[in-house]
Amino acid sequence: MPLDPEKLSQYQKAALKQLDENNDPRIAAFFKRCIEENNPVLAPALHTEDYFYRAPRTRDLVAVDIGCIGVPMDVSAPYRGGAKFGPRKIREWSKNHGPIHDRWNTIPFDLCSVADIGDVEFSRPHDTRQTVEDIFNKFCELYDADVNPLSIGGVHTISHPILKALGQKEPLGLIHIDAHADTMTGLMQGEELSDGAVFLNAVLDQGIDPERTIQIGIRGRATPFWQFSHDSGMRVITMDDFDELGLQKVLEEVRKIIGDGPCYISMDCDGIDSTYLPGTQLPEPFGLTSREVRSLIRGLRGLDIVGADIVELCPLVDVQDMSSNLTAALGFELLCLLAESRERRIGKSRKTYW
Ligand SMILES: [Mn+2]
Repeated sequence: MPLDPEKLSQYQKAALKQLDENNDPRIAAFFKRCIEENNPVLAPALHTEDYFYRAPRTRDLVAVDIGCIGVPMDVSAPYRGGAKFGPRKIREWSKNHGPIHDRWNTIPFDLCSVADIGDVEFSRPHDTRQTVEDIFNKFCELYDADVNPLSIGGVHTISHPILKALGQKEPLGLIHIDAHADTMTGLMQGEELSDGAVFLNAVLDQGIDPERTIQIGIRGRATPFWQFSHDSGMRVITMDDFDELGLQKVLEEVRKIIGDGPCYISMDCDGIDSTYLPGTQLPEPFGLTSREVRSLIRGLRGLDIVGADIVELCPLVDVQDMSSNLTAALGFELLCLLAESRERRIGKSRKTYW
């Protein structure tokens, strides 16, 4: 039986629609301005260089609301190296994600001025203490310029100086997704500053409030080393807890603990099961699936998120870039949350111009 001629003519009409006639007026308006401004979002031929999520590149912080920044620190983690290549891989793969959120139709570039603000420069990249200092100084600059950062590591050690800078007036709440709680006391490989003690150091430097901290996905043989999490009042949701509670109950816990105050999201790639994300410094089995972690991040929508990071991606031990691709996809989720939070906090939007 042939198609109903009336329906067929509807389909023919729909097939002739242009990009800027999208049924969602937000998408229609965005496509329209992309065409008018001849910006590179809809023109792959103009993407001859890799910038985070197609954002324009600038170092002028005055013009920036959300700064995507690489933090290629590659010392102070105990196992596999190469985290310094994380930012360049995420820049490469982030072109495959966004610019429009596929569930909410959020367009971060219409809410905020988003930019790729380059990488943190390290004066002595093999010196842990100096590198932490360089990161702290850079993020103080971002804090003073009222830029909300999406940071791409680098090893997890970077989160400590970032939180110390962003929490300088008021310690932040923290949603921490990781296999490891990273609150180890004592020295790790002779160092106080390491990716195994990053949140202990962040508490002692008043970057985070441990009673407004929730750690999700914790598991593995190092679990006995994280006593500080419990002693300081952090809420620790192990992977077993996550399985028993289920996502919705975990999200209720998050909201109860974080409340309305400012908070930060730190995602260690090894929070995700090593089957989905093998390319990380210290891979752990029995973790969150790719869809679980995405749902978890999406469930944080509405919190007052002032910054986020993704750390411990090691492209040198990745398989066909699958970890980089997944990480870049999750980074876009974080970018949308940051843009929505910022617009809500400021009470007005500022578009991104290329
Ligand atoms: Mn970690």
